[in-house]
Amino acid sequence: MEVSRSSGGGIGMQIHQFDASTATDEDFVTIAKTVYTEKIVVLKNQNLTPHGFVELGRRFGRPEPYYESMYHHPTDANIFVSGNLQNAGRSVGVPKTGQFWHADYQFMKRPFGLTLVYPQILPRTNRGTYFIDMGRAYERLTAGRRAAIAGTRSLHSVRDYFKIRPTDVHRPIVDVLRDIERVTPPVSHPTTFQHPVTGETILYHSEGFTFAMTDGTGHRTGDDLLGRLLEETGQLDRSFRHGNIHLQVYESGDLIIWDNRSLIHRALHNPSAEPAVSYRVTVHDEHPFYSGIDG
Ligand code: 7UC
Ligand code: FE
Repeated sequence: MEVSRSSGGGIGMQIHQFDASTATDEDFVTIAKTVYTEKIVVLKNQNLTPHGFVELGRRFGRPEPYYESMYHHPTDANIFVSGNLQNAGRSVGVPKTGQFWHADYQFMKRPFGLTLVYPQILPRTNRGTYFIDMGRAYERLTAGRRAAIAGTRSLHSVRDYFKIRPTDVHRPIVDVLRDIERVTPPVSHPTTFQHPVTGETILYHSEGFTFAMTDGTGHRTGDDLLGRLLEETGQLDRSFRHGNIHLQVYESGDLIIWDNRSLIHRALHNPSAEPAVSYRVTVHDEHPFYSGIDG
């Protein structure tokens, strides 16, 4: 196993000569530590079956299948499929997922610590994901802004990006909306928390899922604090040139593991009908998402 810094001046490390079938427990500890400190690790030249990918995920924590079954891989529900292929007239997975700034499962009570993504079919162009390290973004806020968000909480919901399911066709939209609120009611998380491994302060906030903020007394914050944070962290920059934004470009055989506490991400999708398929496994690691989350 050879660990080196990924080229291009962005964030993250790459690992060559990693073979899941011979890797030691120590190797997995090294990889996990590297994900927490460097935020992105790319295992190069991987050749895994769907089952092998899930087993690799298990070495980092407990996989949780996505709550909506239309995303599930046909042979293993632990795999979330993003893709535009049809199999016998039925689509496999869901096309154009995650094309908005978010952290995975941020709208749930217990988000995942780690996300693993393993592209299966890469288009010729637009092969990648944008990332923002929200620990670094927090550090770059003004002292005044950091003081303004201290002690606040942020409310998150999937409602703006929930995708219509095959079974929703011909249903009244109000019934679909009621389902979303019943199954995934808004959740509240602290706007900032300490990363349980690195101790960094993480700004847990995204354009896709965060819809409101409350102060220490439970009242909505004023001054468009939410919008200002989105602006200052780079999430409203549609040129994607903001200094906080990192574009991770994928090569065939890459398996990407990232820290889903620290990073928010936004998928890059090809507007053409070119085939594209990516597998994802998300795991709960051994650390609480943040201290006090269950209490
Ligand atoms: O289809 C999608 O973009 C899925 C998104 C709403 N949720 C991904 C997640 O893990 O939070
Ligand atoms: Fe995502």
